[in-house]
Amino acid sequence: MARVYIGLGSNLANPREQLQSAVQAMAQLPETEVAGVSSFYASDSLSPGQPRYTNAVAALDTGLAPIALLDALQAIEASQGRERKERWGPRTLDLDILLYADQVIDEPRLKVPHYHMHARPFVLYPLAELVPESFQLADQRPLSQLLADCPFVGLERL
Ligand code: A4P
Ligand code: MG
Repeated sequence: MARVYIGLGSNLANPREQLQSAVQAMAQLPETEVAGVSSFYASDSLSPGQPRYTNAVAALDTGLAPIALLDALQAIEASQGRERKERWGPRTLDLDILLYADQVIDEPRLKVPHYHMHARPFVLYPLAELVPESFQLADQRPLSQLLADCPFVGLERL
């Protein structure tokens, strides 16, 4: 079993319910247990003119290999009505694999740690709820340092 952290985001069609359904769907995946879910956080979209986002992080213990997990998460996104019209467009559900055990993955479909996570308060603060204070990312960056460099600005804990 690998400990995996998933970033959840939604800014359409009742984001809070979208995240709750996604957690339930992840709990139904084969060889997978939900080990924890952070608080939900609201923040403005990084893309101007879009609705505010609700974000959270979930910890999973899974026997699914990384690409199998990505396929399963994309199927959950699709089943909750995600339409990929434009990159960075508004979405009912975005599920990102933030960390997969201590692996660094660099494949065309999958980059882990997730490329922007180190600078996004709506990822780092919920992640910090689920891990010990001494936690390091797979590439050795201490989470405490990333948090210090990424102030809790514009983030509303729900
Ligand atoms: N992919 C590569 N690595 C990964 C990974 N670690 N996890 C590939 C998941 N997918 C990964 O993703 C595009 C492709 O990335 C996938 O097909 C997969 O093979 P996508 O979800 O279709 O595209 P996207 O989400 O539009 O792009 P991207 O770059 O993931 O966008 P972001 O970075 O997720 O940004 N503001 C707030 N406040 N909160 C947000 O959550 N999110 C975005 C979207 C913008 N502004 C936001 C938020
Ligand atoms: Mg994404």
